[in-house]
Amino acid sequence: MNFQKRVLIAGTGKSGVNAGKLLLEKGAEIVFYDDNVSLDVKKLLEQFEGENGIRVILGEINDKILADIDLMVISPGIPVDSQIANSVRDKRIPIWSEIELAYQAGEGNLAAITGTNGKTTTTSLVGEIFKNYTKNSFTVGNIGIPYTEVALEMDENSYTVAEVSSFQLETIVDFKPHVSAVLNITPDHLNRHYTMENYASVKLDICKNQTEKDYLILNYDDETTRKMANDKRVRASVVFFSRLHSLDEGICLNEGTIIIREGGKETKVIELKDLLLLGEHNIENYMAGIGVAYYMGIPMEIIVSTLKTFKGVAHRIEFVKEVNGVVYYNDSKGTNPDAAIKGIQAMNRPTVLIGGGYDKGVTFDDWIKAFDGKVKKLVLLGQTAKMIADTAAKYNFDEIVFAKDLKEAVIICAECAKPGEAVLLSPACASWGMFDNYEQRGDMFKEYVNELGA
Ligand code: UMA
Repeated sequence: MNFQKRVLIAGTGKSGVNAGKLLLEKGAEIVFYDDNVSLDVKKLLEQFEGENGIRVILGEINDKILADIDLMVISPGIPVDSQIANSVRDKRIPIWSEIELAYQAGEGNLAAITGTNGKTTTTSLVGEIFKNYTKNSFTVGNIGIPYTEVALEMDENSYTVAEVSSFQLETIVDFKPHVSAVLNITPDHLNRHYTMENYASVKLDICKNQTEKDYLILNYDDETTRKMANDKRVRASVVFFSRLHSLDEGICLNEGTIIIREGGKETKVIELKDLLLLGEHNIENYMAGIGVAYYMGIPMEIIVSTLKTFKGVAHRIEFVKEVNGVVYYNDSKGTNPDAAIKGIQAMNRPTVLIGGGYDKGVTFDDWIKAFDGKVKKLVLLGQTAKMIADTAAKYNFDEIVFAKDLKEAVIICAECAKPGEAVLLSPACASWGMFDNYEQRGDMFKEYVNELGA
């Protein structure tokens, strides 16, 4: 691939900046474009110290500039029917997604994961498996590390897993993972893709360049992804996973054990009881991750040992530690009642729950109703503590203790919870006022739990 081109980079966020660095390294000339007319150009260019003559165009682009452009690399946040994309397309200038650029520049073995929910958890599981297999591995994409940031560090032996969004898939050209996965499809991003059909179709483009030598992992329990197997774009071998059905071929459950059935052979992978992440949605994430890693050729013992220790994505129902027979989970990302309900649903034992925080003006009725006999005590803190207690009283829940801060809350929980029970931080409120952000709140929770001892 010859990169000695004049490239227009649309978007100056993480994707644009890293695409720019990669292109400069490869000897291209770059021009930035951004819709944001009040963009701090000086700050942008500071990231390219020592590079002279990078042009930055804001708001509108004219034909004279486009006449000199060979290629546009588009950031995921910019719609393909935006003015800039339309102008570029009118001039018959090719448009590449940022992940296409990284794919063209990078090397090695590639897996890619998409879907509406669970893709970050599944990608980070596969990333951990790869890391335990080889130091020469990368976890990239929508998860937060632009693929272009590390593409030039890759070689033919690298193992890369990319979380890819529908936004990134819209403008791929040759992007071809050896193993791809579509986890599920539920309504999302319809303001960009307009219909569910378009949205699902863009997601399935993940496999459009795959051949018979490649694999496509699909969720059998989701009607949309199940039907994808019949799409004419699918040339890869389809491998289904299912939490709900026993499959003759594919990844499924047998008496509480995840198994792979393949050509009449059955491989036991792991018992559910040996996994740390809770919730049915996580069984699906595990199955998909196992499928991706297995068909990427990672030895089963590395897959299994990683599965046993994988703690999930930080702050999302993240397993922290077991202390005196009590398991502690950090769901600091449960910053609203809806998200926090998922935290409670994931618990499979009596739970002491820490809630409360910044008042965003929401009501807590649905959250309290979701306690469903599982929450044995609620430890409240922050601005919303009193309001939550009043709501709980409406539903006759009065097992409530107030704590002055998170440290005291953790100590109260440790005193209340018995062996075999869980302590869950899933506050249903934002962290502001007491913490900078939910990450800081979660990190402090983990610190206090670690101080409890072995
Ligand atoms: N911009 C325009 N015009 C537009 C939209 C944006 O000029 O119409 C400009 C903005 O002014 C800004 C730049 O584009 O300067 C931002 O680009 P971007 O929105 O593509 O954001 P990046 O910082 O490059 O981050 C992107 C992903 N963002 C989006 O898809 C919106 C990040 O996913 C991803 O982690 C990152 O690349 C690295 O790969 C975030 C996300 O919200 C987490 N993803 C969506 C999701 O998960 O649901 C898809």
